[in-house]
Amino acid sequence: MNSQFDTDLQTGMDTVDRFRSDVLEGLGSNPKKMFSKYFYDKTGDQIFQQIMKMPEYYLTNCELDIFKNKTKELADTILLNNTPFDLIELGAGDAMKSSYLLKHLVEKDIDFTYMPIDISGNILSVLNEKLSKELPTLDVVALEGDYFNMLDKATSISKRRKVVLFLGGNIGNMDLEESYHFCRELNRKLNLGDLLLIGFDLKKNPHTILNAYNDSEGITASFNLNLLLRINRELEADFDVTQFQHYQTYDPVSGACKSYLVSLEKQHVQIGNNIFNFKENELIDMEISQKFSPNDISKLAKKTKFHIRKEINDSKNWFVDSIWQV
Ligand code: AVJ
Repeated sequence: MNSQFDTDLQTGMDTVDRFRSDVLEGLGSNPKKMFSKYFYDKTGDQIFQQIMKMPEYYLTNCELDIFKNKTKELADTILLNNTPFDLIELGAGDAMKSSYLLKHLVEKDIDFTYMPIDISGNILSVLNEKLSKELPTLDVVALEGDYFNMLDKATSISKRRKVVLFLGGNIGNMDLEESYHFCRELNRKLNLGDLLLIGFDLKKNPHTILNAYNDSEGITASFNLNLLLRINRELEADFDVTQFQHYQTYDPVSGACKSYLVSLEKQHVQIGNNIFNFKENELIDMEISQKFSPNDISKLAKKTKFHIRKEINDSKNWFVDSIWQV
């Protein structure tokens, strides 16, 4: 497999050092926070697979509906005037949705390289194995690491027009300010004519949204708590996960769906040589899953200098894949 390891070029930090420094920084802030990109270790990947199978978690099925049933529409938009391209996927995971597009393109005998980028090396090896079985002729270069570090690597490898996929509502894991910054940065890194396909989870009945992140079986809770366990495992910490409780909120006005862990008692946690004190009911801000209105989306595209070429919705109109051009 063609996977490359993420090292921070500026600081020379390796993956564990970067994880440690992000965790210490997050717990040192007020309010305390975590970076949700660290949810995805091997156990986190497995819990996320379980989340995607929950009846409440509609996002995956909605976008799957688009990729399964509107493949040709997607492909035709991406193919543009048949100018050669490479396909880069940010946060590819197991490529459950994009594999329908990949299959379609392979069957049409289109020559392109697929470059999945993911923070989880574990899921990339799962993906690589799956693709070599299902689409053996597909040219794959898997890149393990952060979006922008690996996007730089991908653009240095690819000499063709770029088509970037950013699916699953992954953009929702940024607050609005971050997503504006992210899209601007992406626009800077891409060239005239390149395409960006972003999946947005749309604002809808607030109960539907809240339920997707507040399942009765506690799978989402364990997804959050697993990050504390990962910190215990990898950073020699002593979080007592029985003393933290998952709490989910959704604000239908702003579209912010947020998860927190609540400290159930006054307690302290040791991470290496660092001690963090928690008051009773103190929160850790764990993750945001931002929801968008169609107007929020066109504003984001416009302000970050993209042109919307096409929007493809699922049959319920709960989710949209919006295709933007530089
Ligand atoms: C993978 C970022 C799209 O925010 O909906 C699912 C992650 N968190 N349940 C999302 C997640 C809790 C998911 N994304």
